[in-house]
Amino acid sequence: MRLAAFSPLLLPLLLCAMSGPCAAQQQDPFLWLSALRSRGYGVGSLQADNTGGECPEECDCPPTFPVAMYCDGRGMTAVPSVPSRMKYVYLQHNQITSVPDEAFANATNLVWLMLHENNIGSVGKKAFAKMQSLDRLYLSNNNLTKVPANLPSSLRDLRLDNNRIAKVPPNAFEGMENLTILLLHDNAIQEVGAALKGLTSLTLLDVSSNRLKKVPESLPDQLHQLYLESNAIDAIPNNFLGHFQQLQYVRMSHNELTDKGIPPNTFNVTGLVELDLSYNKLERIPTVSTSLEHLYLQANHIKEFSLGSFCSVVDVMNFSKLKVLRLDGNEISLRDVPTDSALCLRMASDIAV
Ligand SMILES: *[C@@H]1O[C@H](CO)[C@@H](O)[C@H](O)[C@H]1NC(C)=O
Ligand SMILES: *[C@@H]1O[C@H](CO)[C@@H](O)[C@H](O)[C@H]1NC(C)=O
Ligand SMILES: *[C@@H]1O[C@H](CO)[C@@H](O)[C@H](O)[C@H]1NC(C)=O
Ligand SMILES: *[C@@H]1O[C@H](CO)[C@@H](O)[C@H](O)[C@H]1NC(C)=O
Ligand SMILES: CC(=O)N[C@H]1CO[C@H](CO)[C@@H](O)[C@@H]1O
Repeated sequence: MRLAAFSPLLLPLLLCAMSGPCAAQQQDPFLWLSALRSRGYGVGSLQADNTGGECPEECDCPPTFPVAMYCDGRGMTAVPSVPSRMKYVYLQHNQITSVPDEAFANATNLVWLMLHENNIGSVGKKAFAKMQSLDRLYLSNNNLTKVPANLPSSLRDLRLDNNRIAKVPPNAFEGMENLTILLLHDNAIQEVGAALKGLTSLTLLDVSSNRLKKVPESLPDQLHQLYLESNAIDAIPNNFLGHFQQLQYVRMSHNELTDKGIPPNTFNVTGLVELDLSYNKLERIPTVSTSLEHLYLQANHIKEFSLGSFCSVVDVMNFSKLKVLRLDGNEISLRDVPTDSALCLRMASDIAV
């Protein structure tokens, strides 16, 4: 028997049956309910709990943490009324289909708003507009076809992945100077345009699994992680990675990249730690920086092992920091790896050919 399988109604009755003197409780089978209530679990519509705050009947508002409201996984089809004291609201994993303009009318103090794993297809133009302190907004795994309008500029973490977003308006992220994480992966985006231009704090951008034909223009300078895999990118503009100061991880696997589409020295930028170019159409190993530690090139059409791609000079001070190199699924074999590679690739512990 698994205890988790008991419904909340069965459980107190069972405990009662096991613990002996239950006669009084058997006369009042709902006694456990008032016990739950006094612990702050709201039952009944928007009633006051013993901390003096209100809580919608479908949700839990723990008295020990009166600014949080837990409404996740309750089969809700609409946004409940959110009291103005709330800062952290959990509405994920329900069947909410829309967020009307007034849904959060009183909830102007929200800091975290979790709306992922619903079925939200429409969002009112003013739905989030008044939340001046909103820090995290999770809308992943919904049915959105566009980026909601008038998102608060205070956002630091915005998740819009796994929707059906096709268009990103140029002003979608306007003024979000503190936005650090932006997830747009698994949508139907064809172009990002200059929408990311003003995001001066952005460190993680994930636009993988979309329909991009080219890399987004005007990417923010502070990026650490740039994920563009599973798109239809066939070329990279000149000096694409030249202006980044912090970029460490670049993933562009499962695209249409060819040698012709990659200008020389595109990936010879210091600071880069991981570069994933697997599942493309490359015939040569691109020139990479000696700082690179992980290079994924499996499943391309690479025909030769060019040591010069890793080291232009080899001596005591000059060698590649590469630890992992994957070249399997190409048109070369171990015999094509020159014997003097060991000097240049002296850190490599894992080379797959
Ligand atoms: C906002 O607060 C007012 C006044 O308490 C109330 O009448 C209204 O129903 C609330 N709206 C929502 C959407 O919670
Ligand atoms: C998503 O929205 C479309 C209309 O835009 C609707 O036809 C479709 O049924 C919705 N998907 C789900 C899973 O509800
Ligand atoms: C960004 O963060 C700083 C420091 O917390 C804050 O002063 C500023 O108002 C924030 N910017 C926006 C647009 O919210
Ligand atoms: C990479 O760029 C540096 C200068 O930043 C240059 O010295 C080096 O020769 C280049 N590497 C290769 C393999 O061309
Ligand atoms: C081509 C290259 O990377 N040369 C470097 C070799 O190491 C010396 C000493 O660190 C550097 O000054 C060179 O730039």
